[in-house]
Amino acid sequence: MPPRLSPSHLLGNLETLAAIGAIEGGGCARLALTDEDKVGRDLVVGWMKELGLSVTVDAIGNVIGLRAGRETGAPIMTGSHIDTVRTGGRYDGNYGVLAGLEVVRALNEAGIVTRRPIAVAFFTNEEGARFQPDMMGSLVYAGGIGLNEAYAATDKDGVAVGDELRRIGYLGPVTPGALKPRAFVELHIEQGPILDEEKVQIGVVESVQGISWTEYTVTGVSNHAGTTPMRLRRDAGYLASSVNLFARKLAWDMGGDQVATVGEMAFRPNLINVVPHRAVFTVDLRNTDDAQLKAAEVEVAAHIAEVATSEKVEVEAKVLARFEPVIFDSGLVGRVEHHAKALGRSTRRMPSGAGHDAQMMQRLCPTAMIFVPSVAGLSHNVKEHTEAADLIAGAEVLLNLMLELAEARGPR
Ligand code: HGY
Ligand code: MN
Ligand code: MN
Repeated sequence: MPPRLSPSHLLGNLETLAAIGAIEGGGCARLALTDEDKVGRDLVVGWMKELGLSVTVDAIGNVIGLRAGRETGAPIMTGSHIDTVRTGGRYDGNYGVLAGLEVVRALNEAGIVTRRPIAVAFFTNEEGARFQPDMMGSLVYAGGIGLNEAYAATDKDGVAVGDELRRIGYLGPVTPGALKPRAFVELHIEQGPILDEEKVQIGVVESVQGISWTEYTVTGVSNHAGTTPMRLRRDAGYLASSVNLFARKLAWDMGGDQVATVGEMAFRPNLINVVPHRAVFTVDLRNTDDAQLKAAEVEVAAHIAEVATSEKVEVEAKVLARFEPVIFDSGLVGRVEHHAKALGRSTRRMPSGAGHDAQMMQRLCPTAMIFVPSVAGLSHNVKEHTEAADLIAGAEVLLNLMLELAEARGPR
């Protein structure tokens, strides 16, 4: 019998997982390697075992559930992440992992054993909200950074990745990337407004835009807000604030896909009547075109240098993440489109504005992504929402594509 997805099962699991780290407004907060992340991990690992998957944990905490095929060899892998940002929704990452498990459940129920093994993964710290860079687990998996570099990354309290992995019991024995997939498909919500505005059901993702994350530490001189004339100020907070205004105007002026965000900003001593002597802030620049992204980086750096001189403050820059745009495997992208259309879904080809584990997996094997609409394009927001019918439609495309890939002839 053909495998059939169970909407109630998938939607139910999404609700159950969303209850872990649930926050006001309907979202969930499970920052990477926190206690909440551990509880979420343990829940999903339990589901993997219930489905008969053999579960491995690697040395950066990536978890893979493997379903044997009729033959051995490289698996067809799907998956995403289950860590969230602090204002996380219930679908970002979680949906792709749980839809992958629903594909396995449907195959189990139908008694289907595919030619090739199938794997469902969740990768560590995709969000990069607590530890940078983002997509950390899949980056290590793809050989982009070494384990020691990842272990040494610290959060704002100086807590390190390696210690947190050990503390939550997810510093596993397996070498990251030891299991090289034959192909990787990630199902994800769009997190932007395009599909929802255009009323298109399935996004056929061709690429992921470039991303540039930098943290700046500005050192000025604290001084009295009332007695210090403007001409004598060395205001660290002023530089930080000016970059926010500059970067936003730059993105508007550049147009196209350029976006700029100053998401973090902290002043010291952060008091109403003291000119701040220290400011730490971040700049997130993205563009589908790497030359444009580089141009934006140059403009921002030039602005910072100019204001540092005029304000007589010191600036230290730390690159937190820098990934060039990634183009997905055109053949696999075509198969996403084929299966979506075969299911009668409207489709459109598009880039991804958000970073994803898939952009790292493309370094290892043919990779593609399937998007479903985000209502009003909201994400990284507790109101993140995707209609149930769209969630199921995306999972059906995933199921049919995974089946095709897992039965495909050709070398193992
Ligand atoms: O920042 C991103 O694009 C992703 O959510 N890590
Ligand atoms: Mn995500
Ligand atoms: Mn995200």
